[in-house]
Amino acid sequence: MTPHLTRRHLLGLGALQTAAALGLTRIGLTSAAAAEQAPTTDYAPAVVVGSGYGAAVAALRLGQAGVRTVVVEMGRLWDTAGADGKVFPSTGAPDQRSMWFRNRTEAPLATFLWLDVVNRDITPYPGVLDRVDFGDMSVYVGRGVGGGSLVNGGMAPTPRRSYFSEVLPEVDADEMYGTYFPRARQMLGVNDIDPAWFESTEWYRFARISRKHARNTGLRTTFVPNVYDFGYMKREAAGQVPRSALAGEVIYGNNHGKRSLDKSYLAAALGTGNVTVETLQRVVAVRRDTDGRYVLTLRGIDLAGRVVGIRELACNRLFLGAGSLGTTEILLRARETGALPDLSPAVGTGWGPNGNVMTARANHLWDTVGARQATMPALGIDDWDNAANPVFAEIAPLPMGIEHWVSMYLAITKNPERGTFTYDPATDSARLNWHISQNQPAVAAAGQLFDRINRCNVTIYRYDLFGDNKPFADTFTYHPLGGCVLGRATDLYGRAKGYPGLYVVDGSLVPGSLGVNPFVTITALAERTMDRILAEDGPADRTR
Ligand code: FAE
Repeated sequence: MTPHLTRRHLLGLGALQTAAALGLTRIGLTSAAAAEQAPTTDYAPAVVVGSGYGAAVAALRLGQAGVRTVVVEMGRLWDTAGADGKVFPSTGAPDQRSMWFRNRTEAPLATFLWLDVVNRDITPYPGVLDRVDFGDMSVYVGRGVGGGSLVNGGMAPTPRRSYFSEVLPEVDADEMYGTYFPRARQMLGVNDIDPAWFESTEWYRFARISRKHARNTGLRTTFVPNVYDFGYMKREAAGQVPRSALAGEVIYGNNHGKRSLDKSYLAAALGTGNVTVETLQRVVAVRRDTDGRYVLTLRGIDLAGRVVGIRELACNRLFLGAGSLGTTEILLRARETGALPDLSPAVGTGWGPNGNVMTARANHLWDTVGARQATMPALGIDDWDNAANPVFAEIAPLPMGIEHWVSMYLAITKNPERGTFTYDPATDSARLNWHISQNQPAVAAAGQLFDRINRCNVTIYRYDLFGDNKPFADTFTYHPLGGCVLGRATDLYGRAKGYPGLYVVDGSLVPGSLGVNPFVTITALAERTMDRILAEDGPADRTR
C-alpha cells in the first residue's frame, strides 16, 4: 500500500530538506531559516516529546486540528548527506553516525567465528542507534527525527486478534481491526513482497532455506509485510536505482527505500503549518505551574554533545512519545521528585522485552544461504497457535557479503515475566529491574522450537555470534514495551491518571508483550487516542 502523498506531505518534506541542508535545529513550514531565527518560544498550546511512532501520530493529528504544536526530539535530523554523499553509514562500515555518543559500535551480533570483526571504533556523536544498558538487559532504540523508524527492520505485522484481546482486553478490538489498524497501515505505507519475486531472487535465498527447514519440521511460515518499498527493492536488484536494503543498510539507517516517519506522518505534520520540530533537545524534567500548564525543562546539545542551553517550555497539552524507556523515565522522575506527585503508582511497572530472543543455526554445506541478502526480513515461522509453546520467529538476514551457511532468527515468545523501573536520584535516571533469569521462559520457548528444527534437519546451533558461546541472545531487545500501561498508569486512552492534559502515546502503553513486532500497533493505538482526545478534551489553547 503506497501512502498517499498529499500537497501537505510534499510541503513538509521540503521543510525537512531545507532544514537539513542548512543544518537547522528548528524545523517548520514558515521558511525554515525564519523558523530557526524566530525567538525561542517558551509556550505552545501543545508539546509532543519524541518523534517516533506515537509522537508522529500525535503531531499530525494536532496539526490537522489547527493546534500549534512543538515537537521536541533529543536526536538530530537525518536528512543531509555526509562527506561520503550518504545520510547513513552501512552496517558493514559504521562511522560516528551509527551510534549515540559511543567510542565503539555495539552491534547486536558481537562476533563472527568468535572474532571481533563486527564492531568499529567511532567518534562520539549523536548517532542514530542507541543501546541503553541496564545490567542484564540492553535495549536498542532509534535516536533522531523519526525515532525507531530510522533504524528498524520495517516489519509491519498486525497482531493476532485473539492475542491482542488477551493483552489489552479493555480495548475495543472491532474498532482497532476495523478502523485503526487499517488506518495505521495505510499511513505508514505498509506493503507486501511480490511472492513470485521472493521465490526467484537470490536476495531472499536465506529465507527460502529457513522456510525449507521449517517445513521439514511441519511448521508454517508466513510473509511479513514491511514499510520498505518492495518495488524499490526490485529495482535495486535490477541495478536501476541506488542500493540500500541490498547494500547492507538497516540498523544504522537506510539511505533509500524505507518509508520512515520523516517521509510519512512527520512530513504530513509539518505540512499542516502548525507543527514545528526542535532537534537535539532532551526533556529532562516536567512540572505543573499554578495555571495548570505543564512546564518542560529542555537541555539542548550540539553535535559534540556539549550542553548549549537549558530552557523551559510551557504547554496546556503534553503528549509523551519518548518511547517505552523515555516516557517512563520522564514520568517516574516527575513522580519520585515530587514534581507530579499524584501520578499513578503503576508508572514504572509492566515492562517487557516482547519475549525477544535471537538465535542462529549452522546449515549443511549444500544448504547455502547466499552471499547476497536483503536486510529487510520478509518471512516468519508462525507457531503462535501452538498453545503449549507459542513462538513467532522472523527469519533474519545476516548480510556479510560471503556465504556463511548461517540461518538467523529473531524469536518473539510469550514470556510472562515483567520488569519494573525505579528512580535513581544519584544519576537522576530510571533503572530497570530485570534479572537474566527472567528471560529463561523466552529462551526455553525458542529452544523448544529450534531444537525441533535442528533435530528434523540434523543441524546445530551457532555458538560464535552472541558472545560467551551462547546459542541464544537473551540480554537485549529491540521491542521495549510498557512502563506506563494503558488502563493502569493511564486511562484507556492514554490520559495520565491525576493530570488532565497529560497524555502517553507510545510503546510504553503496551503491557510488555504483543506476539509480533510492535510499531503498527503503537501507531494504531495512537490514532485511537488522538481521535478520542481531540473529540472529547476541548481546545488545547484555553489559557492563551
Ligand atoms: P520510539 O520510536 O522509540 O521514539 C521515541 C523517540 O523519543 C526517539 O526518537 C528518542 O530519541 C526520543 N526521546 C527519548 N527520550 C527523550 C527525551 N527525554 N527528550 C526528547 N526526546 C526523547 O518510540 N518494530 C517493528 O514493528 N518492526 C521491526 O522490524 C522492528 N525492528 C527493529 C529493529 C531495531 C534495530 C530496533 C532498535 C527496533 C525495531 N523495532 C521494530 C521496534 C520499533 O522501532 C519500536 O517499537 C518503535 O520505534 C517504538 O515506537 P515509540 O513511538 O514507542
